Amino acid sequence: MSATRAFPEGFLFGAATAAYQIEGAAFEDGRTASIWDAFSRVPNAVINADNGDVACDHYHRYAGDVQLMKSLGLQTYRFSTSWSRVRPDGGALNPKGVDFYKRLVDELLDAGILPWLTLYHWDLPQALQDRGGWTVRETSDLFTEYALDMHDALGDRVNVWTTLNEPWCSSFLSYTAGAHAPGHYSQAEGMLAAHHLLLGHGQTVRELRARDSSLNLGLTLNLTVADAVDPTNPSDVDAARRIDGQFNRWFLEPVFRAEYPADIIKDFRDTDAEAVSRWQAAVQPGDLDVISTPIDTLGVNYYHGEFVGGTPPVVNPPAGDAPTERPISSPFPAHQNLFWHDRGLPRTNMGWEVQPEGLTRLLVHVSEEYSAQAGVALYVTENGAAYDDELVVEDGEAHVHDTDRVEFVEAHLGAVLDAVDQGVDVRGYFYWSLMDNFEWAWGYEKRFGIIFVDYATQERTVKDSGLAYARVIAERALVAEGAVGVG
Ligand code: GBH
Repeated sequence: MSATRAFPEGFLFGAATAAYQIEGAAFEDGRTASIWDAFSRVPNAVINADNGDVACDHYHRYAGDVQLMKSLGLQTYRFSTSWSRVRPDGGALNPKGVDFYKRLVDELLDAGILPWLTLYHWDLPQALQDRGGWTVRETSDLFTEYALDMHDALGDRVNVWTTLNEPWCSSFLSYTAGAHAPGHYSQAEGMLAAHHLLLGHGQTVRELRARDSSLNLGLTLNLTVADAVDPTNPSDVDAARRIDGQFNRWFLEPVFRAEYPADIIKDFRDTDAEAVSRWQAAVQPGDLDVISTPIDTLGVNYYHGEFVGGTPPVVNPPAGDAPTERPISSPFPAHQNLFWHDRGLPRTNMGWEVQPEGLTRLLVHVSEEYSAQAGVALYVTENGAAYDDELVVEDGEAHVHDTDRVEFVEAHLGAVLDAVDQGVDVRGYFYWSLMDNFEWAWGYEKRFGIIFVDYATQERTVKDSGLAYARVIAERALVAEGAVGVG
């Protein structure tokens, strides 16, 4: 059988990265510390005490990296800009910092690659954290100022603007679980951070729209599909409800419906009433109107599903997110009687389930419940896997035979096509990540790239998955067994 499945006309193929994970040059040309520069120096916060000082040295190697993107046939590249490079300490504009992004964007445009710019991928200037970070309202306003600076510099060349990447991570995982910078352990702070992130998103969309109505504006959320272990068992169903509520609805509902989900507010009050009071005082009249300012595009980041129940599994499934010796709390304030079970799916090197079919269900669900009626287009802005990659030299040539990742990418692209077949308006896919990079609390231990990075030499090698992805892009189709591997 050689059934070929074509992608719709106009469907965009890309790859994604983030500033702190690849740029390096952490203190060059006026850049000052972000919360990740600080957090990576906290004892035991990051595996091997790794940090982003050098990372992939992309700040100096961006031109070569863009040529690699071009050689793969990428149509678009999703990257983020570093706030503390552009506005050191969150203050006045640093022209040298802005110039880097001008050079990068020019290089992309010369290569015929559409720049997809994300303004915030977790690297808040440390000076702003010292004033309360995302728990204070001022940060939302400063974020919008920074966004407008970026638009002044790049508005003539960049059309697609994503305000935030995964606000769940920069709020609950960072201020409640303590797993990410700034590493705090407070339900109230997580709730306040989520609100101020969303507020910063909404007011930035408003301001950018007012300046230029032709911009494509949106945000990216980490969304998931939560399945109850036993759909007939109320405590399992309730576990799934709370995962869906805290990961998905806490962000989707304010953006699309101008309200926070009542059931989760109640759960949060049950765990910490004082936190909810503080949060309620921070949510000012009009905020939800701002947060629900219409967007054009919703970015969906999907890595794995959740299989949860209200009672513990017999054997604990591999841990998802506890890499370090420094303690980590639950990122879910409502985590009583919430347990992850194993349903026998294969897992990546992160311990995450490989569940492509979850991506189809997620896209259909988000489309039906939220995006279609709002006229919002969906893009898969991240999807990818870490595996134990090995660089081998054969006939004097470097290779990485990452068969698992080839299968992962093809399976998830197939899942996207399944959603298209069900009528979902999904217009593109970005693999995470273009290259191996600083995987946050996991340091350089986990490799997600379709390009291998040898950190000692900064040499790049396109993995087999990169070659396979390039073939899909060239064909604009998934070609079934037998035909793949011809090129
Ligand atoms: C993305 O986030 C990031 O945007 C990117 O920077 C990062 O490099 C990439 O993924 C790979 O990690 O239930 O507590 O075990 C990942 C989104 C959402 C994935 C939460 C892990 C489970 C957390 N994450 N999920 S937990």
